Amino acid sequence: MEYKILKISITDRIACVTISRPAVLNALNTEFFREMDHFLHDLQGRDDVRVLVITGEGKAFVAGADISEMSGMEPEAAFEFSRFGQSVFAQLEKLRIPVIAAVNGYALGGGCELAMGCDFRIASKLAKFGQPEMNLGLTPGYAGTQRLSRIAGLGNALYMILSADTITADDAFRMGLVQKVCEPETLMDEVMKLASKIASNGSGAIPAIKRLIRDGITLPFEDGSILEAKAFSELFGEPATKEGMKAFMEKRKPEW
Ligand code: CO8
Repeated sequence: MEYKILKISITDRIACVTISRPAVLNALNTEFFREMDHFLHDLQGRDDVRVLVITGEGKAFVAGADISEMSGMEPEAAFEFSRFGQSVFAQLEKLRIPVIAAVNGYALGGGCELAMGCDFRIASKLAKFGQPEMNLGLTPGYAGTQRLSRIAGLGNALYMILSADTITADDAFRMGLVQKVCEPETLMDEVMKLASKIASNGSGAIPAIKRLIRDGITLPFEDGSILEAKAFSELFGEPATKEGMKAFMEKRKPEW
């Protein structure tokens, strides 16, 4: 597929996707979702990529769903647009590898929802977060009402969505929506440094950790703990885990 909106680079086992529609602050249209859907399917079949980074070109991460495309929709088309977007963001959660949102600027509406579909968020000090759909007479449509309360708590989700306020990266950090705030000029360096650290671990621990935390949050504690014990013990049968422990004993770095 020829990508028109996504700029994709893959180096040192890290895939970086830059959403590029800067003239409309990277607003998400159907073409974006088609491309992302295709790319994520492609990524599932690859074992040479260990981390995915998503960012935006220009002054926005993503300023929301494309309002000009949405404005002409009737309920049926809006439902399809919403479900398609939800399924693409759900694929980010289901990927075996960690997905990092490098939030460089506005992350509003669908942009905040995209960032929340990623495993965690690192933001520039200049980033702004918000769910302003209410101002358009809408609710969030890419599972923002479901993810925000799970990530940042019930009160913060109700506050952000019912106020439609735009909040700073520091406020987003305080509410747990963002995990780290960086100077704008160091954002990508810091994200890539962290991505490299994760990508350097070639053991099965990384996908296991993602799956355990992602699946575990919807399970009763004991059921999640059993899953953890299974995954933990299965890793003892893997050469990479044996190498990890052997390397520690031999005071050297593991060879993965
Ligand atoms: N959709 C389409 N175009 C957009 C969007 C958008 N979400 N955001 C910005 N643009 C366009 C502007 O229209 C403008 O275009 P033009 O130059 O042709 O006039 C260009 O981008 C630059 O924007 P501004 O001039 O407005 O830039 P400012 O720096 O002055 O303002 C803001 C930046 C504050 C981010 C402002 O652009 C803004 O408020 N944007 C809209 C934010 C918003 O409401 N987002 C939520 C959208 S709704 C949504 O995401 C629902 C998701 C679920 C959908 C479910 C499917 C049914």
